[in-house]
Amino acid sequence: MFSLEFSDIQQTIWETAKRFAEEVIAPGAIDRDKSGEFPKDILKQVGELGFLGIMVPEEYGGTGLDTVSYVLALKEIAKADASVAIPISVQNSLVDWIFLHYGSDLLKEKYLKHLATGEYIGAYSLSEPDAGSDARMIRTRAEKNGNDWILNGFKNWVSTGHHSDVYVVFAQTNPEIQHKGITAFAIEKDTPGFEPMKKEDKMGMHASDTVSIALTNVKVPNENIIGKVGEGFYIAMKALNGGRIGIAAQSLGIAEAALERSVRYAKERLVMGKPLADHELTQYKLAQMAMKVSAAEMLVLKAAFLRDSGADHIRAASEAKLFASTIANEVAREAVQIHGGYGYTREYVVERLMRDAKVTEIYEGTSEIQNIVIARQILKEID
Ligand code: COS
Repeated sequence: MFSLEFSDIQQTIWETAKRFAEEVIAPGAIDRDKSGEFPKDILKQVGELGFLGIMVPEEYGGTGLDTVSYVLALKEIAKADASVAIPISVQNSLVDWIFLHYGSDLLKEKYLKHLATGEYIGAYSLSEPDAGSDARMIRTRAEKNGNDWILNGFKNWVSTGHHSDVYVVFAQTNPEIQHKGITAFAIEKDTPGFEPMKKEDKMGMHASDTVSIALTNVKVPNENIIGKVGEGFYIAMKALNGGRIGIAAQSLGIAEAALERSVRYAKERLVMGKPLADHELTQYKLAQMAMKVSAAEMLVLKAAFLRDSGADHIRAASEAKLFASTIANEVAREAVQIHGGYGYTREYVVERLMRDAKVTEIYEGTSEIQNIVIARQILKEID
């Protein structure tokens, strides 16, 4: 990434993340992809580095840095193992952010302080079997009962669903007013009736567990409402604006890894008496891949800078996510092609990059949704 305008601290975070990713995360990536083992010990160390509360102020136990530092760190982690980047992205972009901006003092004390240090892992639970892209259609119901709320329903696609301590769960409190009736709740693991179910058997991102959750008469105290009753949909969407920047950084990490592996392989592999890298067709492929990675870097950093400056960044976040996830898939696919038969084996990693890349076009808003968001923004912005 270009580093012209990075501050000393941003530079330090970037270098620390890069070293940690190369020394601690990368070595076990192939094994975790095969076994699906959750990187519990790695996350503990990530927490100790302050990377599970990067943008949380120090008064709540966080590192007190900005979005630019966050994307630099996340990109390096994703480059080593994109599935390890998932819980880090969810924690920073979604869960920490929601508690920081909408949590009461009590909830900040109860959860944010433990999330920011990495003592707790957090999950975000919006999607349901019949409400994915059309998030406003969620049917999980929360009904008031004295000082508590009783939740019933079914959630799916919850990242880190088996390993989280606290879940931000969105439920409908007043179906008549549709999305204006959605409310956010903080639910602790082991709450009776709150049951993370089967782990999905996915194409990629194997070290990240994705689960469904059944909620049967789950009693949640009123004090665990995040924000106001009826504010949940807006909280979910605003958090996803940051989340999409995180997924863009993750996609960029995958694309960079695919590019670098391709360049190294092309220099070593002899074809028709000369290195693959000396063949013009390969050079063309590498040039296209490099250009796409550079353009994605710009969009990721632009979105992060805008968010840090307090400017509206809905369009920039969606553009970064749409573009970076698209090129991550293109670059990873091309990397497999450059590696030929070897690229199709697990030994050369690029096939994992190709499998891992796919979901970046799906989660935290599909590419189709990002196009809708961008179009709506430009239709508003341009007279
Ligand atoms: N940032 C801030 N506010 C947003 C927002 C965003 N990105 N997107 C929507 N909103 C607000 C709108 O401004 C609108 O406010 P009002 O009630 O004041 O009018 C409200 O939310 C409803 O939005 P809208 O009318 O655009 O709703 P739609 O159902 O037409 O579309 C989309 C909303 C499709 C953009 C939204 O549902 C979406 O992003 N879906 C994808 C969900 C997703 O990413 N799921 C993945 C979860 S993680 S696996």
